[in-house]
Amino acid sequence: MNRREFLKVSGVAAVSLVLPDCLRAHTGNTQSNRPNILFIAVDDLRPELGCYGNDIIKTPYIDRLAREGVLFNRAYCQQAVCNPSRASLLTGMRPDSVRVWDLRVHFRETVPDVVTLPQHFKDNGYYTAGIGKIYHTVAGHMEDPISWTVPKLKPKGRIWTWPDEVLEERKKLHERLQAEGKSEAQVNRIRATATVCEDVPDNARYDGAQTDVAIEKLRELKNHSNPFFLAVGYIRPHLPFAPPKKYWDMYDRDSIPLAENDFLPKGSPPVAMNTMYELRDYMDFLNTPSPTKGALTEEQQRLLKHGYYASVSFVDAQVGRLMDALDRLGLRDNTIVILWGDHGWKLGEHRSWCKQTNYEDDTRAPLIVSAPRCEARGMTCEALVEFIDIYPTLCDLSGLPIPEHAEGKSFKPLLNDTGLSWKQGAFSQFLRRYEGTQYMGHSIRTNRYRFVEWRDCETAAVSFRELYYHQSDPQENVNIANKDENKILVVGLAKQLRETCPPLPPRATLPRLRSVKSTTPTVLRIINKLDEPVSIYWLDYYGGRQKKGFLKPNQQIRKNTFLGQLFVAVSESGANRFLLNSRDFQTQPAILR
Ligand SMILES: [Ca+2]
Repeated sequence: MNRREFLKVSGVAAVSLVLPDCLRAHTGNTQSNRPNILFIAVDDLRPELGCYGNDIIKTPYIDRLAREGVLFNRAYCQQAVCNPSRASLLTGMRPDSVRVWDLRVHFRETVPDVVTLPQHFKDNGYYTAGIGKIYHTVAGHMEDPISWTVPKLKPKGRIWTWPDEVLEERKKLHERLQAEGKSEAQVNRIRATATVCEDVPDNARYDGAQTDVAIEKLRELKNHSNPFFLAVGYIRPHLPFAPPKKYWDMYDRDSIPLAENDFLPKGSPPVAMNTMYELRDYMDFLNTPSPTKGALTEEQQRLLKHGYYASVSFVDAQVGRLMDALDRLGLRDNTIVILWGDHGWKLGEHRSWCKQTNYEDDTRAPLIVSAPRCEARGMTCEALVEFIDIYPTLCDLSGLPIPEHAEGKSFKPLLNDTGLSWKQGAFSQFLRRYEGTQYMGHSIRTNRYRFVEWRDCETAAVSFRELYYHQSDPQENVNIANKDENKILVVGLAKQLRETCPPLPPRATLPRLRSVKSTTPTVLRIINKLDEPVSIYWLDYYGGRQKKGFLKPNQQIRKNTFLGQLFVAVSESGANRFLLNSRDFQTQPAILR
């Protein structure tokens, strides 16, 4: 069966939709002279590093990596939030092509057949392995087993972020909020503290423990006959900031400077700024105002900035351990090392924190590539590059064909000559719901400008425009899109933007896979005939997943539901995935096999 069909289940009971190639061991095509790839993703890392010119933050190991490779000073993610940024980078497609714009939709539901970056390497004789956050979330609900030669690696045992007393406090808070009548969803999303400072060893935290596993894997891969693609995804400096105490101790909280531009960009439209809901999910920041309503206290700002810096230094130390292992094992000379952060992060700029905008602070992210025999070693490259360029670049550097679906351009030439004339624009976008209306903001960053067009998703009409002149306003503090003297400039930039990111048709942002509202009751019976457990999710009216059950082998479940409700069943390994429409199973059960 073609993989394209794997989400198109209908008709009679049997729904055998095992992805055919994913568990098949790859044989042949061994290209032992091909370079290995060490692919390091760092969650929420902004280019605030020693090698990017910050002399307060301490990142000696990433700085060393930059000296051994090329640092891209103007690299842009395609959407400044985890799942869309990663789905785009790992498929090599822009968000509008992969149709993943939020944290709910899995790219296998929108482009089921796409060959991801690690999968492409696997198909070409590489041994591919991943650990940590590569696809969205470490918990794995956006995982993609077909990408890897071996199941996702994990440190052993459960690793705790918060001490017991903090978890106890959170429990009490949950009970209090429940008693006040807050809904289960409102209560459950509240996490413990946004920062944790405990005197623990590095491997008491996930990033330290997974570095131990990654180093062990490198040791094993050294003797493997195939070249490897090892992806290591660090989860800090994403919130909560919980590095061991020794990294907090590297900084004096009071001498870390706070953002200069602690105000909303003048003349910016209300849809442009994030709401910081992510920060309000932590119990010590519950009542934090959105940037449009107010600011954090200085004490809160200092705590968060300190925690972010400490988290970055913690991850930096882990990168150092990985790189030392690569050296010690004699693998360095034939390994391409790439380090990227999935998007930027505001540390008080524009009175905001976290990500989720089209601004420079969020779309610009670190990118360092150290490839064997690259001539521009130690150089900084000012060319505009995009994260969709990473897929073709790694293929190009490794002598692999570049798949047709990849929309980026290999920047391999820049690794030899950083001064080449390059792209004229880098494109990012963000989907925002504001006061009941959904807007898509498409953005172009040229050498001198950032221009953004926000369209109402319902009608596709332009609602707002933003223009920032980077020569005189590098912080994007004043929107000059509506000035008379910029009319011609706006027309030109809009044309350039639309050539690469054409406006989406009306209502195009609705997920293709979602349940339809209905009041006709029905019963859906699901039987698991696989030899592994299966989780059942309901795809809600916006395409989000809500877990509705868990079936061990040979177990079955009965769900009272309505006609037209969609459910996804995903096996524990992720290798079996089924789409079930309640309409198709009114008279017989859905048998998963
Ligand atoms: Ca992220």
